[in-house]
Amino acid sequence: MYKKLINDPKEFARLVRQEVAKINCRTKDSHIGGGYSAVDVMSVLYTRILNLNRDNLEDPNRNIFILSKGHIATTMFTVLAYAGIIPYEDLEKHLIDGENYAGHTRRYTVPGIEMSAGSLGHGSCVGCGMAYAKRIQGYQGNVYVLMGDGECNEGSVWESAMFAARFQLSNLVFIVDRNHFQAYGSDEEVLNMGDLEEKFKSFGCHAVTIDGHNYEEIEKMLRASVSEHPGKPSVMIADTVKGKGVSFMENRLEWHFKSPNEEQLAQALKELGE
Ligand SMILES: Cc1ncc(C[n+]2csc(CCOP(=O)(O)OP(=O)(O)O)c2C)c(N)n1
Repeated sequence: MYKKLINDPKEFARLVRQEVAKINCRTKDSHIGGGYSAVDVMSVLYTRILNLNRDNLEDPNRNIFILSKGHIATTMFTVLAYAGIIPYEDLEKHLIDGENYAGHTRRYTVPGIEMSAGSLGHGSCVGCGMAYAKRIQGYQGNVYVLMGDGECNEGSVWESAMFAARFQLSNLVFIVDRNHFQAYGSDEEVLNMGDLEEKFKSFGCHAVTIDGHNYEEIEKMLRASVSEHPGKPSVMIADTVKGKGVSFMENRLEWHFKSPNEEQLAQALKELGE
């Protein structure tokens, strides 16, 4: 059964957070922290911006969403289910041997997955290629790439920023989930990148920082990014909290990898309003 898309990004995000907690409790897989930091941005994209549905996934004029931080596959599949793009029951197949719903995302196996991801640092490059291809083939639609802030340690991110600016890819939007944590420490401890907004600007992009949990701000920025800045790629630094929404997960590094047990699941669902 396909779910009917809920238009309210807040409610969409709440339901996705609940579902992800249940799935991670069942599968013992995780990356829940990085899923929860990104889910508000993803909710705005899928309810307000992308205009994607089961019938237009092959349309060359469609908007394209690339999940570059492919480790949040659980969140991605859940978003696709709540957007009505994959059957809701398919979430049961996540991490089952022989099924397509793996721990990282794979293209051509699940509708709505535009790129195989997991090895960080590639979504921005593929996004450049797709945005450039749209331009030279005369297709409409924008390309949105969601990446992590730890992922920005990868040199390929900066190469793609230079490329995007050089070729004036105004149909390309990089979204950085700025939750200040990566897998084994904070960004500042592991490899401090300083002011990301200024860095992207110095590479020739239009860049702004917004509250990545404020639905209105996210939507406003995403709409302005492609319409008000001709000749420049846009970068939205989404200031977020890893584990956002569940008190004992927020800003706690271990929830990059940890999955909730039954007791923690009950507490999480309570906090998320079930
Ligand atoms: C090229 C590469 N190096 C290392 C990893 C292992 N890895 C998986 S998630 C992760 C942390 C990434 O941090 P960030 O991009 O900030 O993700 P988030 O905190 O938003 O989940 C790492 C290092 C990987 N997937 N790919």
